[in-house]
Amino acid sequence: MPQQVTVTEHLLLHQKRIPGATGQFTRLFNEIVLSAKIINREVNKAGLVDVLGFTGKTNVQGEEVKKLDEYANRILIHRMARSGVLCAMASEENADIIEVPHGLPVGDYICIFDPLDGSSNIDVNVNIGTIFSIFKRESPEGSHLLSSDVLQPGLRQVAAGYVLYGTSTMLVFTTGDGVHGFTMDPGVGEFLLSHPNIRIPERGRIYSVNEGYYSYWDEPTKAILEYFKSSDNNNRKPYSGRYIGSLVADFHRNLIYGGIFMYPADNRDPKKPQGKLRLTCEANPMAFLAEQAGGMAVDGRNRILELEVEHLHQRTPLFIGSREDVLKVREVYREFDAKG
Ligand code: AFP
Repeated sequence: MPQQVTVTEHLLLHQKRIPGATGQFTRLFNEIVLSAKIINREVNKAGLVDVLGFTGKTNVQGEEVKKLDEYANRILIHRMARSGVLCAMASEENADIIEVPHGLPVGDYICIFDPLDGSSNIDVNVNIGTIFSIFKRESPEGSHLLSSDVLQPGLRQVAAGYVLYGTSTMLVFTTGDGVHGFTMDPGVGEFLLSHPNIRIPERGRIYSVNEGYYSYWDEPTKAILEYFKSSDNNNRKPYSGRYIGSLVADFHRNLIYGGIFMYPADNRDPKKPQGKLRLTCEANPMAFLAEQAGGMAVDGRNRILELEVEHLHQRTPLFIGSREDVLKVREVYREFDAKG
């Protein structure tokens, strides 16, 4: 019989190896796991009960809020606020930092999350995901929390991951010690270790981008796309195009098969000159995972994890995936910059 390691067992084992570990992180992680199971249950029932469609509200991003988005957000906030180890949270769905309600115990951790990413896919039964990013506060415990505690660069993440609600439900995360994937066994109700130490292939065969926006891109991005589609690239044949439109699902496929996901800047909407994806709750956690799996993530020119975070809902272009493919992106940007 294969060894069946649960997420909690994995974390406890890991924790034992860290001198001075207090178990706070494991406590927080257990709440994320439980939230994921609850959200998964609702996602699985979608279509049978009244959870599809819109709430009629608009979120801070100006997007219409889906009922499941709101549900997932509520579950995560409720559960994590009671973990006793967080001092603040931030969600893609909330304009401001979410404080732990008065009277509940607090700790040093901060969790930033996108409760249900790819939610425009919910109503048609396409994969969606929850993304999370965890930091430790930098200001002293017990003092007033600073906005700089929440707006730390991605490099300072202590953990990041996602839950993919797909063919099967998976939890993939890193605590800075490689990337590990756990698959939900519905019979047992636990996430079991199925993909230890995931490594992304050095060079991929897949490019993922919303090519419908081609005419809105800058010249380097257009040149990058031509490179991946040409038979004159390092693979000597065109890459396959695959685009689901759910970051978690597109990223996960490329993580396993190798490839590059791109959401470049575009000039469709003057209010969003940096593209659509958010730095804190999408690009940073995915970049941490990509790097821990041996891949890379840049905004074209700069490493995502080094970008300064100026505000919670900041957007960034994102090129992420296999190392050689992302290096190619940077090379093309440098060539264009050198030409002036
Ligand atoms: P939704 O949550 O509104 O579906 O947005 C999902 C997302 O942020 C990300 O998961 C996708 O990669 C990206 O948007 C897709 O955006 P386009 O529809 O513009 O290609």
